[in-house]
Formats: sequence, C-alpha cells, structure tokens
Amino acid sequence: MASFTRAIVRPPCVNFSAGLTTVNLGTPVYEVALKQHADYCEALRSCGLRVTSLPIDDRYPDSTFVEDTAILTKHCAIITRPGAQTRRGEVTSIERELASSFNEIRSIHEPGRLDGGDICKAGEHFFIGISRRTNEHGARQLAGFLESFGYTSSLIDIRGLSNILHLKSGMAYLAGRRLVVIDALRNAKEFSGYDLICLNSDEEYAANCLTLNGKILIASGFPAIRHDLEQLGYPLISLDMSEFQKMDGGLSCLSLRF
Ligand code: CIR
Repeated sequence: MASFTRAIVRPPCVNFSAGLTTVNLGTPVYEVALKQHADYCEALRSCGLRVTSLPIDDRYPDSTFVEDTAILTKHCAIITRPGAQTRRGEVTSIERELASSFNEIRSIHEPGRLDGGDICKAGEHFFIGISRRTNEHGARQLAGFLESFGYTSSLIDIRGLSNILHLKSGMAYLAGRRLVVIDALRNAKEFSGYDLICLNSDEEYAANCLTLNGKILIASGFPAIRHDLEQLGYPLISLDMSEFQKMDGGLSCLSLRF
C-alpha cells in the first residue's frame, strides 16, 4: 500500500469565484469554501499526513487547486505547465516549496501543457489524460521523465468527453488493480485488466475520490458509490465539496500528496 506522509495545500483566495469553471452550479460562497477546505485538511491529517498550508495567493483565483501544478513520485517532482494561461504562474511558489523535499525536479516545457488533474498514478503505472488542458507534447514529456525514473505510463485521449475537465474528473485509482470510472471511460482499452467500479450517471462527480493510506475520501451526497465502496470494505471519509464542485474542482485537486 502506498504510504503518504505529507500533503501540500493552499486555502482558496477571496476571489476564488473568479476562477475558471465549465459548470453552471452558481457562485461559490467564500466562507463555506474556507470551512470545507479546513475540513479537507483535517481529513488528510486523520489519514496520517502532515499538512503544509501555503499562503493564500490572491493573484491566482484557481490557486487552491494545487494538484494541477506538479506530479510527485517517490523519486522525483515534475513541475507542470498548466493548460490554462491564467494558471501558469501558480507553479513558481510550488516549485520553491518542493525544492526542500525533492532532489530531482523536472519541468514540462513549451509547447507542452499539462495539468496534474490529468495524471492518475496507479501503483508504478501512470495514466496520462490528453484533454483540453494537457496536450500531447506535455503528455509525452511527462511519460519520458517518468520512464527515466522507472515508471510506466499510458496516454488516454479524453478530448471527446465533454463532461469532464481532467482525466481524474472521471476516474480514480483505489488499490491493487481497482479503479473507479465514469461510464464513458469503462471501455477504455488502457483499463483492460483492471477491476472497474462504475458510477451511476447521476453520481459522476464522485469519481474524483482519493485513496490515502488505506482510507478513501469521497464527496458527500453520492449514496450509490458510497454503498459500493463500503461493501468492498473500504473505510470512507465523506466530505462536503459543494463550493469546489462549482469551480470544477474535486477532492484530489486540493492537495499534492507524497
Ligand atoms: C480550473 O478550471 O483549472 C479550476 N477551476 C479547477 C481545477 C480542478 N483541478 C483538478 O481537477 N485537478
């Protein structure tokens, strides 16, 4: 079982609602987002992680979604080049923070674009989504870095799926050979040989769950997937994510784990 000891987070900034979104769920309420973020940090702690909270950064409305800025492995950190122009500058302070914990740091370079939300680590293998944010250059640069550190990867083109922003908006790795997936991804050839738990069409947001040291964080309000995971014996921590969902964010997006 992967063992995570640390997480990096950044609370949402006051202009959080000015960030990017593709969903039409209303404007997030800042105070509620702060409370949900604090609960999220507490859940990380309850999974045994030490949480480093970076200062709020008002320059970048989406800067609470730190996952998009780096890919972390046991051996290296890869700083991304976020697909959205408005988010490019977010990586600077993340790289500075990671420099104290990682000896090996690589970066995605132009013309590569890559968001961490498109990268799903499944044991020693990485699924890399090619999306509206992550292009093929970025995906191939990342695959090359990962290969040099002994990891395998496969690319999954999700550009035809209008309902998900990132690969991990539609899937998550649990443990062993088990994945949670939305219906549109259940026949992806990259997932053959995996045991798939498929989400109901009205619970797709819950695909972005997060396995940490044997527990699973899931978004609250999705009873069918909750039931399925409970039946499989996973200890669950459910968290209200309503304000982040309004901005296209999920549980994995709010932290960098290592
Ligand atoms: C964005 O559109 O970039 C943010 N509003 C949401 C990013 C979510 N990040 C993630 O799924 N890893």
